[in-house]
Amino acid sequence: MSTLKRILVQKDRTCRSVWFMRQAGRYLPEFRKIRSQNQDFIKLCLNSELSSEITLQPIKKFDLDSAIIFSDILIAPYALGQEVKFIKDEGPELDDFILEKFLDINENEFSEKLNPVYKAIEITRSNLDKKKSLIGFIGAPWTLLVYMLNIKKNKTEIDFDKLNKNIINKNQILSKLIKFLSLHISNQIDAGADVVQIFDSWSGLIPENDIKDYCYIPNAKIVEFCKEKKIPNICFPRGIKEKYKEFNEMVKPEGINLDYTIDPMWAKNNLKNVVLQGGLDPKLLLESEELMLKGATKYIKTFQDIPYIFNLGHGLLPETDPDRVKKLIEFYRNY
Ligand code: 1CP
Repeated sequence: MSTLKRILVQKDRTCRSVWFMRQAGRYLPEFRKIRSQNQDFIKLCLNSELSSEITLQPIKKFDLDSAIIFSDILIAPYALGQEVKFIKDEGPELDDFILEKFLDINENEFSEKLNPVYKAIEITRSNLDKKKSLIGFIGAPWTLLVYMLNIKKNKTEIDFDKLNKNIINKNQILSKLIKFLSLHISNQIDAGADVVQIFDSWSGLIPENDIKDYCYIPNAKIVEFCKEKKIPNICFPRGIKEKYKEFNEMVKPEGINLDYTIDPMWAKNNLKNVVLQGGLDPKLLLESEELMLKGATKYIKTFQDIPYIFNLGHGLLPETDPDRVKKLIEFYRNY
C-alpha cells in the first residue's frame, strides 16, 4: 500500500479522511483576531508559536483528520531574497526579481530563514493527536514564478512579454527553484510533517506549448525527489482541465487534488494509479445547505469504492461560515 494511502486514506478510523485546503485562516474569527494584531503577514508566518496555534485552530473546532501548517507558498520567494508584502484586499506584492540576488542565496541561508516554519511544524506535531497527519506544502515553480516576476495581468491572463524578458535564463531559474523547493519539502518532513501538497494554483494559465516545461517537468522532478525520499505527496495542477490525465501520467504523483471544474466521474475513469482528493466547489459552502450537501454527495458516491480524500476543489473562501464547514464534515462522517 502506498504511504499516502496508509497515512491519509485508511487510518484506523471507520471513515476515510477529510481536510480542507485553506482550513487555517481567513474565514475563522479566531484567526482574524490574531491577524488584526499582526499586520505583517510574513512575520506572522515566521512566528512559530502563533503559526502552530493557527494551524491547530480548525483541528480544535472541527473533526478533521489532518492539519496543514499555517504558512504561505510565498515564504519560499521570501527566503530566496525577495521582499513579500500582502496588501489588504489586493493580495501579495513582491519587490523586483533580481537574478543575481536569487542565484546567490545558498541552501544554508535558505533553510536558516525558514527555520521558524520548521519550528512551527515541530511544535504542532508535538501538540497534534498522533492519529492525525500534518501536511506541509510548497508552491510549484510556475505558480511561484507568477508572483516572483509579477506577470499576472488579471485572473485569467499572463503577461508573456514580461515573462520572456525576465526569464532568459529559464532553465537556470527553474533548476534553482526545483532544488530549493525540494529542500523546503525535506526540511518540513524532517521537522515532523507527514505529507506534502504541491500547489500549482496558476498552471491553468500556461499555454499548451509551454505546459511541459513550466508544469509537467518541474512537478515531475519534485515528485521524483519525494519518491526517492519516500515522502507522501499530493499535486494540485489547478485549472488544466482534461490535461489532468496527461499530468497524472507524466508526473506520477501519489495523490492528486481535483479542482472544481473536473467532473468526478471523468476523474475516476481517467486518473489511474493515484489517490484522488477534493473537487467540491468551495462556492457551494456559500449556497443553501441542500445544494452544498447535494454537491458533496456526488463526490462521496462517485469515489466510494476507490481511495479518496474528502476535500475541496480550491481553498475555503474568506466569506465561508464556519458552521457550514462543521455541517459538511458531519455529513461526510455520517454518510
Ligand atoms: O491577509 C491575510 O489575512 C492573509 C490571508 C492568507 C492566508 C491565511 C494568505 C495570503 N495566505 C494564507 C495562508 C495559506 N496560504 C495557507 C495555510 C493555511 C491553510 O491552507 O490552511 C496555504 C496552504 C496557502 C497557500 C497559497 N497561498 C496558495 C495556494 C493555494 C491556493 O489558494 O491556490 C496561493 C496561490 C497563495 C498566495 C496567496 N497568499 C495569500 C493571498 C491573498 C494569496 C493570493 C491568492 C489567494 O487568495 O489565494
